[in-house]
Amino acid sequence: MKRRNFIKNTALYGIGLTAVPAGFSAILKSSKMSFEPICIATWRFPNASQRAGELLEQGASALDAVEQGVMVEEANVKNSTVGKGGAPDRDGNVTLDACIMNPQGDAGAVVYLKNNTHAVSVARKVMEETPHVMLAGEGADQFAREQGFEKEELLTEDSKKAYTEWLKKKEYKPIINIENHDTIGMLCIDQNGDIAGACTTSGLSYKMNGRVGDSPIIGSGLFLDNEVGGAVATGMGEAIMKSVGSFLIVELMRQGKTPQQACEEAIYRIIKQNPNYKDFQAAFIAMNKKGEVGSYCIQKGFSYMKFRDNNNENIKSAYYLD
Ligand code: SD4
Repeated sequence: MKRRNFIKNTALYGIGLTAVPAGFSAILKSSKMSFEPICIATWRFPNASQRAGELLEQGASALDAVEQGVMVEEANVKNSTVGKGGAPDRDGNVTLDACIMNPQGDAGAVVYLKNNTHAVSVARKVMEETPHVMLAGEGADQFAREQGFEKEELLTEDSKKAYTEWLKKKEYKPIINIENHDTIGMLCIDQNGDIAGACTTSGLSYKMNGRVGDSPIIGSGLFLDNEVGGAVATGMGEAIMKSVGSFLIVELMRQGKTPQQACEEAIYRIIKQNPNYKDFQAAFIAMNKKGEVGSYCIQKGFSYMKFRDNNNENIKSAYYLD
């Protein structure tokens, strides 16, 4: 079906629906109606949103699109905060955190995963092939081997060099928007109007061995409800976890807030909880079932990608601190 023939997502809500009731979803599914697909993703990763967006245009599911989209950055060795080439912890271990959610609300996550570039794909296998939601460390690695993922070295020449340099001073100081903030979180709506999300990261550079951030924590780094919308986070995981920000945003959207209003409220909570909020970045992006998008963060400098109607753009986020 051609896009011009699509019934635009917004039109479906013109009659005042803020969430699609189960019965209405069933009618939509059984009819030939189709939604205009959308992908949004944290930071400026045009190749990732392009990949996901093109897949959606071809009719892929939101779940496949978010997985394939974030995999682009996991494989990008120039990105020092996701997948292969991600900065190690202070003991030299590269450990990845990732999670994924499907429109049914199922979730899979891995934490402290070594030796696998595509943490998001291992997380998807956890969701689909195990009775669990999250696997950690050695067990996650063992499970990845059992699922046929080959063992890989994640430390690259460049990340080793940067780590060797860091060891000279061993100074642990997250740099706002730069050194520690390039996690990719992605939300997609497919042609059925279903939402899926994924989040993947190597976490904070030179973190303590064993540290896990918000990115793989369902409700913190990612949350979605297919009746309402979804949210993903990036930035200082410790602050995001304390506020369970992504869950909060989805619940606020359920109560009628726009994605923008909900993201702002979640950032205000973080500011209230953390007197040192000027020293770190935290950012959220969100999307509701209408395809409306919002974003808010503490510091200037955060942006996100939006792919819609073959247009892949980078959008500067509104922020709290002037
Ligand atoms: C973490 N939230 O591990 C991640 C870091 C991040 O962009 O978002 N970097 O705390």
